[in-house]
Parts: sequence; C-alpha cells; structure tokens
Amino acid sequence: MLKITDARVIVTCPGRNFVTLKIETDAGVSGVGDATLNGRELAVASYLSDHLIPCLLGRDAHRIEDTWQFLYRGAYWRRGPVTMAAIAAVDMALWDIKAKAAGLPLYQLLGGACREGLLVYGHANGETTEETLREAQRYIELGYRAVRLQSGVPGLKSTYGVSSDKDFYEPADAALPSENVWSTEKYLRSTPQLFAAAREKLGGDIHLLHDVHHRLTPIEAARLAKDLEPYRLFWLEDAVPAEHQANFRQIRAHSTTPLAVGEVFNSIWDCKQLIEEQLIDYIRASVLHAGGITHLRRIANLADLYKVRTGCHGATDLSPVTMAAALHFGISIPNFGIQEYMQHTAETLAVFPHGYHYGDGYLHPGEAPGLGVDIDEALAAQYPYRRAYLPINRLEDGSMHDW
Ligand code: KDG
Ligand code: MG
Repeated sequence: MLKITDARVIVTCPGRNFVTLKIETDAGVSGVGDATLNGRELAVASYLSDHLIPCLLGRDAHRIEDTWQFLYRGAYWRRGPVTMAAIAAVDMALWDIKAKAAGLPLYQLLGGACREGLLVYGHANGETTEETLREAQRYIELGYRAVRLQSGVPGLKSTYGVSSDKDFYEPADAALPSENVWSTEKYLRSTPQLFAAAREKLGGDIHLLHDVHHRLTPIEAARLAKDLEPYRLFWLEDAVPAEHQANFRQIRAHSTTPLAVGEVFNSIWDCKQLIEEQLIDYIRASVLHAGGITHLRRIANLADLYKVRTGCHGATDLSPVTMAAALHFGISIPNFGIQEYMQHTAETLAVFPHGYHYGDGYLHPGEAPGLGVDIDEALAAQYPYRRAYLPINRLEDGSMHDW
C-alpha cells in the first residue's frame, strides 16, 4: 500500500495557462498529472480541488484501475471535457508514482518499447504559400520527416492556425474571445493550391498534414479530401465537427486521403463508430482530454483491431506533463502512428523540467523513472493565472460558424 497523503492543484501561466495536479504519498514518492483545458482551466481546477481530491486522500496510489473506475463509473455525471481532464490528471499522476516506486521509466510498465523513437510532426504556417513553404523548409532542415501546413486564406483577414510568432503558436489569444472571419469557398479554392506548390517545392518524401479545424460540411470535406488526393497527405484532420460520427462515411466514400480526428474527444464512446466502421485512419485523442493513460489504452486497443493508428494531440495547451505521458504511451503500443510536437516556450519548459528529447525527426521519452517530468512550484508561483480564450469564427455575413 502506498497511501495518498496529499494532493494539490497548481495553476500557472508561464506564457499560457496550465493546471497541474501533484499527488504525494506516505513513502515520499510524488506524481504529477496535467489537467489543462484551454480556456476553461479553472473549471477543471475546481473539479479536482472541490470534488476529486477529497476522495483521493487515504487511497492506495497503486490501485490505478480501481481509482479510475471509482472516479468514472462511480460518478452519476460521466464524461465531458472537465470531468475527463480531471480524471486524466489523477491517472497520469498515479502512473508516475507507480513507475517511480518501481524505479523504471513509465514505458517499461506499459509493456516496454515497441520502437526506437516516436515520429513527430511540426507546424509550418504562414500568411502566404511562400512563407508557409519557407517554414516547412526550416523544419525539414531540423530533421523533421513530417510537417503540418496551415496558410492564410487569400481574401480573409486572419486565419486560425496562422500565427505571428512562428515558433510558439498560442491558440488562446485574448481575455475575451477574438473573432475570425471564415469563407469556406475561399478556403476550398486556396488549400489544394497550397499543397500543389508544397509537393512541387518540397518533393515527395516529406509527410504533409493539414488541419481543417472542424469547419466543413461532409460534402465539402469530401470535395477537399478528393482535391488533395494527388498530393498524398499523411492525413487530413478534423474535416467536419465529429459529434455525428456517421458524417465521416460521406468523406470516406469519395476519397482515399487518410483522415484523422479526435483531439476534442473525451472517451471511447466518441470514436467507437469511427473506429469500428474504419471511417478514420488516425485517432487524435490525448492522454489529457480522454481520461488518462488508463482510458487512452482502451481506445488504442480498440483502434488496433481496426488498423487505426494513434496521432495524439500535442499542441502548446497540453503541458510537458502530457507530452511526457504521450511519449511513454506511444513508444509502448503497437499501433502508434505519429505524435504532434508543438514547441513550448522556454518559460514553460523551465517550469516543467523534463527528460524527453528530440532528435532527427523523433521524440524520445528518456530513461528517468516515472514520467520523467516535474513542476517547479516556486517558479510556477511567479506566473499567476491570466484569463484567455480561444477565438471564435464567423462567416462573412456575421453568422457564427463551427470550430
Ligand atoms: O486548444 C485548441 C488547440 O489545441 C488546437 O486548436 C490545436 O487543432 C489543434 C492542433 O491540431 O494542434
Ligand atoms: Mg487540430
């Protein structure tokens, strides 16, 4: 028995907000978990402090599955991003503790390494095609084998995913939601041109990815996927809002462009049909927003049966704790596909000392016991919480549009 003696929530903003759970045990072994939900951080902090932590004190930290079942199955109100991020933070922290107590890097407890490193993709974005491709070139020079391309849409003032700071793209940009204007017609015209130019300039070897951010209808998405076919994308992401899983049938029926979805999914129920009908090729659910390692493992196991691979969300709003957990998880499963790798700022990396490292297009979780990541609480306290929202999206006539 490794008794949980204390648990606390640390909210910090070293450039952006992060919510971290730290669990202590009577053996002096502690663990960390990420509970960050972009733009809704304090809701998860409260869920943890007010509702979960009182139930954790005195429990056996080794009983990870039982704790997960207690927090999920034992609750009347299930699922949803706030609940599942909070459960995930507990789950990550308990896995961290168990692996530290064993003196092993976490991936060893998950079955050991299935590969030497985790293929990652970087983010190239620019206002114009030329600028985007220059950025892609920069990633290729850094050794990246896969790059996501997002470019400004001609005729639109601003485009989500195209940032002014090329290295540290921060999606939550204002204390109240800022507004972008969207035109599906303009976007559908310019995007195939971007990828035609990319293949011309970058050649056929580099993996190219693209994120639609849920902005299309099924038939529009089908058209885009079909128009992009000649450029052999690694994946087309979040082509439609995925509340309606059967929507993907229409895209699938028209194109062989590989499809990825799921960064906003919270549980296996959000992707069950997508996986069982083989409507997607990559599942993007993360250890953070889909209930921790314990639940993501179930999703990945189901996906493996249907030849769907993982491609975990790894934007800057997921802390280095999630990145470490994703790497230990990804290196240990048979159906790992790719890992998103968006750079955190130097301030963030200083608050979260970590052992994972990049080399030659791959990330490695490192050999430190546990997750190999911690939080410097004294430094974290120097960065108080700042309210920040993701932008919203309107059509040119002013009506609200999908994320
Ligand atoms: O919180 C929202 C971001 O994580 C998201 O917009 C980033 O779409 C994203 C991605 O693929 O990383
Ligand atoms: Mg995305």
